[in-house]
Amino acid sequence: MKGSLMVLIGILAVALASAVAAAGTTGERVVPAVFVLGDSTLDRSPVAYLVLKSRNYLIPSALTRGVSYASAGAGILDSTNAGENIPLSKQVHYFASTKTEMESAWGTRKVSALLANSFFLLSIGSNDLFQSKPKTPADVVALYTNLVSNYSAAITDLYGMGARKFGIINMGPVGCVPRVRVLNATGACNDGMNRMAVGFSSAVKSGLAALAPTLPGFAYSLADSFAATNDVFANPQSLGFVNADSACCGVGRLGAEDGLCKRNSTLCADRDAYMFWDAVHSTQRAAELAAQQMFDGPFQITEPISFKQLAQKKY
Ligand SMILES: *[C@@H]1O[C@H](CO)[C@@H](O)[C@H](O)[C@H]1NC(C)=O
Ligand SMILES: *[C@@H]1O[C@H](CO)[C@@H](O)[C@H](O)[C@H]1NC(C)=O
Ligand SMILES: CC(=O)N[C@H]1CO[C@H](CO)[C@@H](O)[C@@H]1O
Repeated sequence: MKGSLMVLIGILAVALASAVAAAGTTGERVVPAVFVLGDSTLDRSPVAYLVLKSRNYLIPSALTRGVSYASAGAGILDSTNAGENIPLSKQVHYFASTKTEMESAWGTRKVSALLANSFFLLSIGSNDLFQSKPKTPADVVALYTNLVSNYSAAITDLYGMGARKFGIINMGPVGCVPRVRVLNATGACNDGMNRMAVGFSSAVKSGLAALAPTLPGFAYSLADSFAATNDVFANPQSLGFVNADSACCGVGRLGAEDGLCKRNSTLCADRDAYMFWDAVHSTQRAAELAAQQMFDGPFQITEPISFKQLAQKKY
């Protein structure tokens, strides 16, 4: 966590994985495995690369469920929170070495079929934005360009290694996380940060639209978590949330005065009624609702296809 800001709607990949698992009519899995790259919004499931590696269980997991390379505080740029996480470029590198080991176990043909049908889930970028502090509008444009070019390069590398199905979660309203709200006397969202999130997301959207036609067989679904989360902020009660601005686990005003959830933090009585678990990350229930939304609606927050349609593609 290391004091960095992460995407608001932390989609637990576990929620996606179970949604994927439940999608088949007879309960069979729709994708053979889920590979996850990104930041702390996604660093829970499947099991983390370093854990699997240290327990000598990397390849069994890679061949049957998938691997998470996501790392708290990570950015698209190597310089983001440098030394405190595994940046995207290194996550891609770890995937490459996983693939080599998978091939030794299973052979290239089977691994190639598995990877082409697997779901590659990505969510990253907010840590870069908040570390960068661009001063002029030109700096902002240069930052987006740089980020999107590096993001596209990582995606292209994964494609080059056989990945075909990319579920990409765009940036949520990071100006509305409790840690940011607490900086304002009235607890208001930071509009400047939210504008940055929207700008980045729209750059990613055009970047993907430009990239896709250059990579035969490349398929993607881009989730607009900004719009989806703002809808919830507008009417949290409609989804059973009684609190949409404070951390369930935290200290002081908005539960955001003393870092993230700690041993001596105050816990809310009903975490399912809160959107935020700690000062930055969503609760499990908020994440699960978001995952369902991305997977299959009912409201369309993905384009050009849903995560479900992407998962169901066959290669
Ligand atoms: C707090 O939020 C309000 C409403 O968005 C804004 O007008 C004000 O400038 C903010 N104050 C600070 C210190 O950012
Ligand atoms: C809570 O614990 C942390 C260490 O985990 C400490 O730094 C902090 O001062 C404590 N806060 C209170 C209010 O006791
Ligand atoms: C991971 C990373 O930071 N890669 C590259 C991002 O883009 C700049 C140039 O725009 C490169 O210098 C980095 O190596």
